[in-house]
Amino acid sequence: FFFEIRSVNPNWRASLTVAGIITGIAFVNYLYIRNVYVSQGEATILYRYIDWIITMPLQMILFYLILSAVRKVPKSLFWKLLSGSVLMVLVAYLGVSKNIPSIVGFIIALGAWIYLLYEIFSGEAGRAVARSGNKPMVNAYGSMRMIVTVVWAIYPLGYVFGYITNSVDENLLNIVYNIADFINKIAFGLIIWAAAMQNTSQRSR
Ligand SMILES: *C/C=C(C)/C=C/C=C(C)/C=C/C1=C(C)CCCC1(C)C
Repeated sequence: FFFEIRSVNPNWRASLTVAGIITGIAFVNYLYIRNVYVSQGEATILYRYIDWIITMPLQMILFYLILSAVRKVPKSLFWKLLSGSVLMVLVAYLGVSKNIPSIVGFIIALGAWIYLLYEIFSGEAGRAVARSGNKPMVNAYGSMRMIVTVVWAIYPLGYVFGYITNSVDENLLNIVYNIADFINKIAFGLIIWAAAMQNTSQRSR
């Protein structure tokens, strides 16, 4: 993603940079988790929250960034997406680390996720994308929205089975999360890169 920054239209550079930061942070965190796993035979899901607290809000901010690449969007949207996602991960972390009852953490975090979905479907962001008229951006936005709705559901399901009903062990949960991250972080970035490239070739034609 970083190598591609200079190949895209300047309006898209911020989005591509953020996609690079997200996958970069995940990469470093995965190396760390791997070391823990190799030396201790297990790696608690808690380590993922260190990654999520940074990458998840950045991913939500990408909705704002790709919209800003093609039209004017109110700054308030940025703050809504940021605060909703930080709240989600923070409260869930308190639940997983047993600082608050895990069910309380779950319910508040779930509420924050639903709020974020509302925002990108029919809230300020949803309305802005409908008015944008930029086809590659609209397509990318739609695919990202699908990922955030369908594939992100894996994380709360993991929370339910891992921490509320205690019916799934952490090793299995780690594998499921590993696979999910391929779509949620790498494919997510590739979708943005593709839209950026389409917008770039359109301009130069
Ligand atoms: C790259 C990491 C990503 C995209 C992480 C996403 C995490 C979530 C969407 C987590 C959601 C949760 C809930 C909606 C409720 C229960 C607690 C969480 C944090 C697992």
